[in-house]
Amino acid sequence: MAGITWHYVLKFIITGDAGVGKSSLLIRLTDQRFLANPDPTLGVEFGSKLIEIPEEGKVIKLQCPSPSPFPSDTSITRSYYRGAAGCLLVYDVTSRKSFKNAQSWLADVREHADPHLTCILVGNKIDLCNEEGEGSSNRQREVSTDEADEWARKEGLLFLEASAKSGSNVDLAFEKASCDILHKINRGVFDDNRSPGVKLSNPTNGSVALNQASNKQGCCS
Ligand SMILES: Nc1nc2c(ncn2[C@@H]2O[C@H](COP(=O)(O)OP(=O)(O)OP(=O)(O)O)[C@@H](O)[C@H]2O)c(=O)[nH]1
Ligand SMILES: [Mg+2]
Repeated sequence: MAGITWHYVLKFIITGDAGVGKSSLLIRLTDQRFLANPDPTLGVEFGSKLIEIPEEGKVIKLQCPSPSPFPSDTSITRSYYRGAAGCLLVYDVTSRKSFKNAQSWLADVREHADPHLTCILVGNKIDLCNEEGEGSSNRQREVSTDEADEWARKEGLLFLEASAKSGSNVDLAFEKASCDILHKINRGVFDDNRSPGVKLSNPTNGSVALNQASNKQGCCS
């Protein structure tokens, strides 16, 4: 990949109820850190990161605004939906309400986003209810893996459980979704000239270097 900075820019949105961990997932992805008490998002946060998809031999620049949970009928939110190729639909595995509400977030995505957008359902905060949890902070899981997996299959979504706190599966969630988008680009489903969420690289831009290990496990399976 000498001389290549990235092959595609893929735009993602991160959506879901307030407090499910959207900002925390973005901070974990871009900064590899976790804030125990982040401020609720009032505007829109942006993050960007280079990732490698070894199976496809491609370097991807992810760009993601994480909108605050404003109603989807604001023009600003609609424009973020329209400009995305991928979506992380986030719920909190210790909150059934956030899982139920994922249905209406998905309806918003389907109403406003590119119909070919790849959506991955992410059950966040698994550290709270598995052996990664720290003693007294353990909370009851309210959404089983099987139930979420079944709903994701029914809706045609990818699915993973993750933890912004431990970092578990956070990169993988973006990688899986990116891999799916690359497959769609290969099949001509996304047009890199006309789909706003997908941009082909500018090979003359040599200022960004990939600072990530390349001996990674595959994410496309
Ligand atoms: N234990 C645990 N806590 C988490 C995790 N992710 C986020 N949190 C906590 O959950 C709270 C809300 O996280 P945020 O990232 O601000 O959630 P958000 O979805 O961006 O919230 P809004 O901006 O209000 O929509 C914070 O106290 C985080 O520290 C996680 O994976 N595990
Ligand atoms: Mg936030």
